[in-house]
Amino acid sequence: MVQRKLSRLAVACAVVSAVTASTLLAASGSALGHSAGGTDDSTAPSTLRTAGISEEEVAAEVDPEEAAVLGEEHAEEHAKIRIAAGEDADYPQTTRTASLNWLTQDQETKNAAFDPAEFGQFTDFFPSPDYGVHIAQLPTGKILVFSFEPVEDNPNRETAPTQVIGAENAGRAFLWDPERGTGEDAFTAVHPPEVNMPDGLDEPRPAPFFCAGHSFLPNGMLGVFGGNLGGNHGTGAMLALVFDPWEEVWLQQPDMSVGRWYPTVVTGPDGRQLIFSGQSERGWGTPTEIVERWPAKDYAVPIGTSFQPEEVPVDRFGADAPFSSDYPQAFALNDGLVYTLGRNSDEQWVFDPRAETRADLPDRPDHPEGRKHPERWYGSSVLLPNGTDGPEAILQMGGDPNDPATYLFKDGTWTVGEEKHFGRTQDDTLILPDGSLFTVNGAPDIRDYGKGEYNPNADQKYRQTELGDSSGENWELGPVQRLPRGYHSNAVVMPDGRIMITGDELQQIANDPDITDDMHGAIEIYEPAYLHRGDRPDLGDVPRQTIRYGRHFDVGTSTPDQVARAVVLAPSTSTHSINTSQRHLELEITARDGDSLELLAPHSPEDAIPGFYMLFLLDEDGVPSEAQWIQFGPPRR
Ligand SMILES: [Cu+2]
Repeated sequence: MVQRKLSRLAVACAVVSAVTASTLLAASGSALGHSAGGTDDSTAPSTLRTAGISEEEVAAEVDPEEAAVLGEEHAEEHAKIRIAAGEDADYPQTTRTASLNWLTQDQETKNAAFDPAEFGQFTDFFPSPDYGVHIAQLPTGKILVFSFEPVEDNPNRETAPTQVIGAENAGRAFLWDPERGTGEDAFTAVHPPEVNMPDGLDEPRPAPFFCAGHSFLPNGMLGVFGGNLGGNHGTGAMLALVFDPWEEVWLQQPDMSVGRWYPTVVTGPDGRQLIFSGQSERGWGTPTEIVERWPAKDYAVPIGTSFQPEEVPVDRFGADAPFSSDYPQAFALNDGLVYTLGRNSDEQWVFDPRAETRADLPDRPDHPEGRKHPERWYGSSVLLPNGTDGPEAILQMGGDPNDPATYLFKDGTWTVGEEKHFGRTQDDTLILPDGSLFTVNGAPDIRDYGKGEYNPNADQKYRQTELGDSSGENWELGPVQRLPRGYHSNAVVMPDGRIMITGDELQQIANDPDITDDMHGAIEIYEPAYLHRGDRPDLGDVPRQTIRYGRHFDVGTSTPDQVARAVVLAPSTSTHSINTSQRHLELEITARDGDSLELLAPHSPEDAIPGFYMLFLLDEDGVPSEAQWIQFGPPRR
């Protein structure tokens, strides 16, 4: 639905006058002057389109409450103005179309220089019904995207209902099934349950779980914590939800003890999730230091795929985490400890999930001269691949547009690593099946694309990807993505080896080919170089039951001679450059017998967090098969 939620009853007249003023200002010319990529928008309309609006459009837009107070005719006039404002004058379709056309052309020109066999290639670009502020590659092969019901489709203003208290502050979710291709039919709505938020209004709405934190559970379900209560520039919701990918339903759990807006969630070797930080129910500027755990200690960890948690609460973890900023990075390393890298360089801690304690880590050495606050914005970090062992090092990258350095945390110390080509925030870095790294998305700041806040005319350099090796070194600039994608952008590795990229509501609506339909999001696909290097190995049957740590297991392949490596990659679930789930391990090939390979499972739940993994077979050049899903368990007790 196009958002025309500008008026509500008593304030209707005042709001409409404000809209009229802004539309007239826009219609006078100057407010329409900018568009992405420096294109001239000479086709912007100079007058409001009130004449051609159909009776049906008006009837659909009339607010019954408003009509009851103002009379039908007056309410219809308001409706017409809102339609005209929403569709034309505020941010006209012509601007969106011209901008997308320019980006399409520009991408083609810039990427002509990149050989797909060396740098990969951007391929499909298609509409999505969701912005993909949150994303999860599910073990069913489908991809979950979720965000909020927008209150605005003008990219010069806040689209999210962050400041809205009441029913319009709502969440939404969709599944994309890549097997069904693209187009509306490839997506299914899986909206969150209706909830009544503690705002005193008694207005049920789909749970406003956007800007929550999430990670996978051992049974492939996704635990999602926090969200938005509305107002105070980001007020934490206490929501606790689990998405069951097998039945495709949300399972609401009892609330947490605190609200969390922008929390981080990470799953440990015991299969339990630790929930850190997030702005509390008191609003922005009040990040909670309370650490919570789900499931609570006395409740079972979900292992079987048919186990649907019901009324499973969080409990309070034994140590606190007094982060002064939200969305810290958090990872479980192969020593069984959970490392949290705060956005402030002096808030680096390690937690022991069993002893329930916290210890200090050294400050991150990022203090560029002249910086007032040694704080990074949202930027990517990954667990570096470590052969057949679980990860023992974290590479922290983005988060500062003025700092291209990488920071390696290993053995309790920090080292300043190799520089990338430029600094960026809001980036996403993925580990590819061959162990190499891929950075996509980015912007100079949160809502600033380089030309000012809420100005979608972006600095185009952030569209360029970067490719690194598995040690986090040797970064090379790669091809250019279609849209600039900054705040709320995301990417995942799909089981077929392709990369799905989405997110950033402002850029998606600024470049929407049809703002009147229900598909305001956009998905772009990138094919890494390994998909342009000839035949892929084949992976056939894999065990359907849980594979125990340290055990041997057999898989089938019709191309045994082509198989040089076997790797597992944990699926990504991410938001705001936080991706605590992805993890890459090599598996030893212990025997070969015709079309059958014997593989050795990872040693422990500390090496490979219990849950579902994509298993790929690779040839000598790193060309992967399509993945099959396998599950490792049981969790550490
Ligand atoms: Cu957000």
